[in-house]
Amino acid sequence: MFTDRELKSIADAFVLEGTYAGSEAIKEGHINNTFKLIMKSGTGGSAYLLQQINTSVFKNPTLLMENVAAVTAFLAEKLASAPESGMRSLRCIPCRAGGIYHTDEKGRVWRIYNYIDNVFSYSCTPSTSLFYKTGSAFGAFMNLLADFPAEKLGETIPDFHNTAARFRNLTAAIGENRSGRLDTCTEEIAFARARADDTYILTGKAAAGLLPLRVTHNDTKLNNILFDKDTDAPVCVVDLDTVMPGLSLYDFGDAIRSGANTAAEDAENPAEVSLSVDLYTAYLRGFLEAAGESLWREEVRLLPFSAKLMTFECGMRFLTDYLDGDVYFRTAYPTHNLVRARAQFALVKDIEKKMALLDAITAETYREITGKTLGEK
Ligand code: GN1
Ligand code: MG
Repeated sequence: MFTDRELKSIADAFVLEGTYAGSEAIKEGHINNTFKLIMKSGTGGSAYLLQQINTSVFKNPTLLMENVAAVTAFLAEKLASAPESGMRSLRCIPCRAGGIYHTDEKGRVWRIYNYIDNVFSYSCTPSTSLFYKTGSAFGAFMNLLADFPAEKLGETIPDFHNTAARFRNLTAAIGENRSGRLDTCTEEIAFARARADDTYILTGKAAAGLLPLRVTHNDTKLNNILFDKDTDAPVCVVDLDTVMPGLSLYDFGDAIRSGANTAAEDAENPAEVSLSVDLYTAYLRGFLEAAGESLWREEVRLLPFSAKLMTFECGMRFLTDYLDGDVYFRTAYPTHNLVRARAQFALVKDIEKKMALLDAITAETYREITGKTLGEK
């Protein structure tokens, strides 16, 4: 999609050490285009991470990069004073012309981060021990951001986790049927419509002051955390584009959606999709050990529901994009978004079946870790 010459000239716009020696496309992520830049210098080699920001998703790249700069600087300072955590932070590389993003002659927007090496990431079904560590890392991440000045953050994508708004978008997409695919997804539409009432629950409670607004990551997909290849320890939380004021439940729910599924996000056979109760419990334990004391009881009570809701929301987003003609998420084949939506809805169904069990596990784990009970529902 990009020639080596193009990538080299983009790299040249930034203040990098060494000379450009090539690049490799990194295929993960459904939104931005990402490359590893390989640099050589007298003493050896180094690398950077180059990303083209998807400006149809992030419509205001200036605001986006102001957020990212503020968050990365804040995290770098916190982590510098806690070296024992072993966590590393992303650093924005400045442009030669000033600023931290570059607009090329075609109007495309680029940024470069330091490259975090000797790490790996997972897209689904990690081991329970790794997922436990993921829960601790995202819990710790939320704690690190607890005193981040929220007024410094713009909304990079308005209503990002407003599930009721996502449902309205789906309803509009059904009405417009821009792709002409409506007839091919009537079952999925019925599935979503049957759960319309769920979509208001978290936003309603937040509006009523029953849930606190925190600075959250908002995209806690399993592959947005990097682990050390030698020790399996979490090293870096990446993809900070949607760090915004939000609910702890968005982060918990999306982590379970992406990491506790026994199949891939886009599994073609929905029968393979299920919620692993062991993985749920492992993540819950890690998350509560790290952040349990700071959570309100109502947040803890809603953890199992958030797993269902975030999965439902993501499924609705895939279905909406399918109806719109695949304009948002990168797809590999024409029915990819429909397949993704079906897999997400299969996971919703399985979570619904296991809800009473998840509620009981959540209350018991919370009691074990904090010594507090959740009380009557
Ligand atoms: C997108 O970029 P990536 O792949 O980390 C999306 C998330 C979805 C996820 C589903 C900005 O995340 O919200 O949960 O795909 N990011 C944005 O896989 O829309
Ligand atoms: Mg993302």
